[in-house]
Amino acid sequence: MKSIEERLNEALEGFPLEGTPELQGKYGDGHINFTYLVHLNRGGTIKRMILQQMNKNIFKNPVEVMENILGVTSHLRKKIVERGGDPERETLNVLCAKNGKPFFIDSDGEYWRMYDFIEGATCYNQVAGDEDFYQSGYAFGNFQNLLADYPAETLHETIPQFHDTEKRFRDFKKAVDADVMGRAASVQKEIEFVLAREAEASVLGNMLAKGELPLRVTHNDTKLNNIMIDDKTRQGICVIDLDTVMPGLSVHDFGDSIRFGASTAEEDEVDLDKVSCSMHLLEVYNDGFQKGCQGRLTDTEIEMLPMGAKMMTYECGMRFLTDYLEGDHYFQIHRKNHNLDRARTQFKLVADMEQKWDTMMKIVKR
Ligand code: ADP
Ligand code: GN1
Ligand code: MG
Repeated sequence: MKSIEERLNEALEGFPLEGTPELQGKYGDGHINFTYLVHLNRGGTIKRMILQQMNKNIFKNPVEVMENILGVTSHLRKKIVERGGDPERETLNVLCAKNGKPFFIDSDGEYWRMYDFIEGATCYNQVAGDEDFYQSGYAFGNFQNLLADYPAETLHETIPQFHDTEKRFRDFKKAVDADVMGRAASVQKEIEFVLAREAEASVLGNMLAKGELPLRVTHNDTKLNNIMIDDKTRQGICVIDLDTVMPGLSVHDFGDSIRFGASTAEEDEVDLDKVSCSMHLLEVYNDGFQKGCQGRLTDTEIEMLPMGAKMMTYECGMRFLTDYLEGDHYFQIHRKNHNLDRARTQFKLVADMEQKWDTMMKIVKR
């Protein structure tokens, strides 16, 4: 079996690199892909690149993922240039492999891709200040806005039924019933929490089916560490992690940002006393997001923004708990019970949102 170094070197060989590649190790806090930082040494000056092994267990068709990403980034690039922006920093730039394709397949059949590193900007796991969160809301709202005229029918569904909360609920119940790791008995409280909210899992999907909520091109993974904040201007300069750009609901994009960014603690905090949903941060993000959407949201979408937040948090908690029950095969974990800890913060947030529901409704309608 090849060592990780051998595999990484084989991957690097697959790309037409200007300069001598120097691997810097694993990079970032994503839960899905395997991300590495590479320096290209050009006679002493360093050009930074991101190298990623795509997660084939999760993205069953990496070719389609890359087709989506090329389509979306070229659409964005055109608009960025029209507005006098900098396309090198304001969208992802894919480096094609020597074979001319936007990915390289290694001898084990694994898919690798490379992006230019977005310089002078940072991804955060927790908000550093109100302005940053406002700017991330603006950027995600604007992202949806820029893709409003994207031909949605050309997008592949990279993960089927990704935010179909009812389906996630069914998967969860199957995991509880199968209990392959024998862990269910020790998490009865968490299981009960999920089961008690079954009725809500279908609310947003039903509204979509009835045409009460529009299908839009959405990002579907709008957590704070999927946006790069410019170190100088503090603007949300670039939306990254475009693997799940698909037709979806605007309220889900809003909601996933609240789930992660409006929490007073990190996603895997073990001290649940530290975890709550900040109404102040909700208000800040809501202002940025609605401004970024530039009036495109319908009254019903605005009305359902809090439900989007609650359902994304509920669904994510359910997904973490499902993965814990199934033996942690989906989300990358870095310690024992990591997925359980993550699930618990999500359920704490859901319960907190339920307490603060009237305030949440008032904030989004303001
Ligand atoms: P995952 O799907 O695993 O979350 P991401 O594409 O979000 O993978 O990448 C993981 C992390 O790597 C990001 O949160 C970010 O910190 C960093 N990253 C990814 N792409 C870039 C880039 N082009 N420039 C700088 N940092 C990047
Ligand atoms: C994953 O890829 P990443 O780490 O940005 C996951 C999201 C979850 C999130 C929870 C493709 O996001 O759906 O909400 O973890 N992405 C995928 O932190 O499943
Ligand atoms: Mg990510």
